[in-house]
Amino acid sequence: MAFRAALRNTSALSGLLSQVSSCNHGRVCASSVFVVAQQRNNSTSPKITVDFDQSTGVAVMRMKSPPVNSLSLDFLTEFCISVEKLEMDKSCRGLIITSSLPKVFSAGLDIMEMYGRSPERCGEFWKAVQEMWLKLYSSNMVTIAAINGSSPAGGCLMSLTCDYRIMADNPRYTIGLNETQLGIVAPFWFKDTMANTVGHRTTELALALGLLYNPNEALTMGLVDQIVPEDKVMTTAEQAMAKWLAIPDHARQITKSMMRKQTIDKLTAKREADIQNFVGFITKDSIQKSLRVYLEMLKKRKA
Ligand code: CO8
Repeated sequence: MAFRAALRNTSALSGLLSQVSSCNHGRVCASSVFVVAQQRNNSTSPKITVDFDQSTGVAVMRMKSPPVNSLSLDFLTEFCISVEKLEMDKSCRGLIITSSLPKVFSAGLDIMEMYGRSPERCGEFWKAVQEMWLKLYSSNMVTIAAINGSSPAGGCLMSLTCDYRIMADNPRYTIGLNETQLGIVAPFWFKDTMANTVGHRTTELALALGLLYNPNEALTMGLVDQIVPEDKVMTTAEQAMAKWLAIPDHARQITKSMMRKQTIDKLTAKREADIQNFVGFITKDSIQKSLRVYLEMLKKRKA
């Protein structure tokens, strides 16, 4: 029988969230449009639901942070706590990550967390991004991304941390690490995660040009493992999960660790330097200008 994890009621979450809001002393953004976006990010409603089926040992995590499941500090905090809770529950062996929003899996990192923010806040944010990656990439659970919408940048990274990716076969959806299109650079561990999946040269081209791929292209290059009609994404994910769970846990986990340990150790060893590097880079005037231009382009495209 499935039950819904009451994550927002945990004292750990409220403690962390209050810590988060107390360090939110970012500068006020110039335009009212950006203020609206920031207010949206400050919402305290849960951004994730988790349904854990004890009979199968599989949890389904649904991201539901409108409009586009962007990865804000609040979102990442809630996300990491959810994963941690499942990880600690030994009866949970598998995790399917999906979106409950139409058309979008995740729009990646919340650009408003990188625009007009104080260095302290940027550092806090980046630490949370690292935490999400570390938790997922090293998870003992079988992790499957059920990609039921577009998944650029950090959304692509999130799905790349999973053991297996299934994407909805809708040519309007795209996936990829498009950071250079924003005038920013995917850090080494984004690059390593992609190279571990699709190889060095394909990653070089993808990152340099900030390419976003449709589902067919993503399948051909190995960025996703399967594409299926949109209404079959979840059932296919459940079938794939059953196959993965048929493998003895210890053998699968040791294999996963063997494949990923080097990449994980690299970030773990350089975590603080990576935060400093991000903060120094993202707070540069020229980078802030690029982000502003990109945000304006997003708004114009909509109009
Ligand atoms: N962050 C914040 N707000 C966003 C983001 C985002 N990533 N993406 C979209 N939004 C906002 C839009 O501006 C819009 O706001 P408003 O309603 O106020 O006008 C709202 O969300 C809805 O967006 P759309 O109308 O574009 O929604 P669609 O359903 O038409 O399209 C997409 C959805 C395809 C996801 C589209 O919004 C999109 O392409 N978004 C941009 C995605 C993107 O480029 N993300 C990159 C983020 S950077 C990252 O993840 C890694 C950074 C690594 C940093 C390294 C530095 C050293």
